[in-house]
Amino acid sequence: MKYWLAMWHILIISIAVVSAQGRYENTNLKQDWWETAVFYQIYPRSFMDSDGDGVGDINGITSRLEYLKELGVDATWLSPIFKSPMHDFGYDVSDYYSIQPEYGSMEDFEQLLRKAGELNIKIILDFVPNHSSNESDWFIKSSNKDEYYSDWYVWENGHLDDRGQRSPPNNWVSVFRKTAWTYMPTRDQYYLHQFGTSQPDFNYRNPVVVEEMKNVIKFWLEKGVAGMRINSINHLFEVDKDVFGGRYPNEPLTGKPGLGPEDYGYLDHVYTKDQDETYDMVSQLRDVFDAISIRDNVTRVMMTEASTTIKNAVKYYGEGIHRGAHIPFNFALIADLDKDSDARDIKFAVDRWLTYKPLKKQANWVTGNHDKSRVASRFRPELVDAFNMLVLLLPGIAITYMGEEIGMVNGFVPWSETKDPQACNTDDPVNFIDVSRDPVRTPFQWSNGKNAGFSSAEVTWLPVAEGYEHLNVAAQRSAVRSHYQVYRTLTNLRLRPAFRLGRYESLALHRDVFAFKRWYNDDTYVVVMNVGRVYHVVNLTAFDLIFGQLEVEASSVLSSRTYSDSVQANYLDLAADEALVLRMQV
Ligand SMILES: *[C@@H]1O[C@H](CO)[C@@H](O)[C@H](O)[C@H]1NC(C)=O
Ligand SMILES: *[C@@H]1O[C@H](CO)[C@@H](O)[C@H](O)[C@H]1NC(C)=O
Ligand SMILES: *[C@@H]1O[C@H](CO)[C@@H](O)[C@H](O)[C@H]1NC(C)=O
Ligand SMILES: CC(=O)N[C@H]1CO[C@H](CO)[C@@H](O)[C@@H]1O
Repeated sequence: MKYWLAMWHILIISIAVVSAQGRYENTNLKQDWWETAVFYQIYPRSFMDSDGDGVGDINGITSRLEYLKELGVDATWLSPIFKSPMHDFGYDVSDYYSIQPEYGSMEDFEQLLRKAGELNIKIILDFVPNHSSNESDWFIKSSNKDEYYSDWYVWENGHLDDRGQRSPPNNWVSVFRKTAWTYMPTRDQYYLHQFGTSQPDFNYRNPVVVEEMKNVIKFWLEKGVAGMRINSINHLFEVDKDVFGGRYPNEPLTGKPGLGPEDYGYLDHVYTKDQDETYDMVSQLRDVFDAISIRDNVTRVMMTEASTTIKNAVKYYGEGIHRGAHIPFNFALIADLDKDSDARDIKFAVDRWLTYKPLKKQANWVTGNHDKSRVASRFRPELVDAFNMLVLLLPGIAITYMGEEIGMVNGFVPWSETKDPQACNTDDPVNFIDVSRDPVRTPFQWSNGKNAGFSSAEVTWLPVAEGYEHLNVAAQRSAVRSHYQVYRTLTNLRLRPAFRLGRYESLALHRDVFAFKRWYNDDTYVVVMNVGRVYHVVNLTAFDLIFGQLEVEASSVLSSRTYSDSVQANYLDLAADEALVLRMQV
């Protein structure tokens, strides 16, 4: 273990030296820091455990910042680290102004900010505004009808039938299944929770709640974080019940087959999602970021997450008088693609987002997060490099979920060890696997050591995924070819103006072969990927002004080609799963 740690430091130092950014560094791009940045999502519970309790923590993150630097990451956003009873692992906050003790102290967090600042890595926090924990002081006071807090949450009377049986106010269902209403005897009323029962929804129609949320954002921005990611923002508002005579109306049924009244998909969420008021709220919150950005002359970014239709999704960029978020997450590469997708589907998904996005705003690309199956498992392991090429070389911002740079796969977490409330709520030891998010949250794989180098504990909070002995950072770092090496090559490539500022054009050259061209002045690249399972020959001259020879800048792990090999534009043979970044010879 000690030996390995020592090697680790030597490697970090040597890699940092060779990763000089070369001749493109001085190009005057006139871009703000975030506009073509690489953001890396850390799920703190599973990244690095510094104190041997089997749970990742802040000092663990601090100890691995050099690794992020070496990857070419500009900013990292951390899933919630605020104080929480952890019914939903930090997405249920009990105190928005303090750090969860098992992750560390405020001093630890300040130390993380300092160290990150020295390395020029920005820290972004995940803000969960749609609900607090049921164990927050605010909720406890509200459920006791404290005068000031009484109206902070969404309270509603239930129904009583002839025999005195009590039932919830209406048919609304939680995202985690079952009724979205829980009865509180202290008020003889129900509270609304769009997620778990431990996550009561705030009442955003109460201006005092809105003020408090702005204060939370200010507090962390003043502490020095570079921005906030606002979670599930489209769930902020419910319909205004006054429009319906003072009671929240039932939601209509979707009529989808195979679903029962306890399933989220049973209802069409017209009254609990995507309400118009949300966009005005985004604009109000954006003002908080802008005020501090202007004062300090450094942009603090606002990222928003909403899983919704594309037309709603791009509204978060802002429209008319409403200012939007800098980075509304784009889930096209997750939501629009699956195992059966071919090159045409990829082109369609990418172009669709670029089409709906306001012309002058930056796009962003996401292939995974703490809620979605990993790329290696959702598609297949051989396509990891191709997807990293999409994320890192398409126009705009790149967002990587930790572990995708080494092609981590979903872990197997048996029912007996399942922790995710969304899985536990199924009460189903067989089918829980379909909804469990634990498999993408298994510990990060640093090495082939104990617990994959994540922790010295006997038991980790989730089991380490199988296969970590071979699939880990240390192995990929010492290998000549690995996903990790490809990822670093790509983050270096994206510093070039063609990828930061360049234009974009794409083609499905074949049902299995997706390609796109990026160019800036005379510097032209073609990224080409065979996402099929058989060999194909393609003709890149189908792109305007692509001809002659191209040189390989990067190639997927299984490709037989390496850096500086030449290929012919009019006859390019691609093995199954082969992905290449090519540069036109001038
Ligand atoms: C909060 O909710 C959880 C899960 O429903 C429950 O176990 C716990 O007792 C609740 N706590 C309070 C203070 O109501
Ligand atoms: C603000 O920052 C930019 C770029 O970092 C710099 O060019 C500009 O002079 C600064 N403006 C002020 C008022 O300090
Ligand atoms: C590739 O396409 C170009 C332009 O259509 C054509 O002239 C050329 O013959 C093609 N190459 C091959 C090898 O088919
Ligand atoms: C997409 C989504 O639903 N994300 C989050 C919404 O909020 C819940 C509860 O806070 C989280 O569990 C989800 O990850």
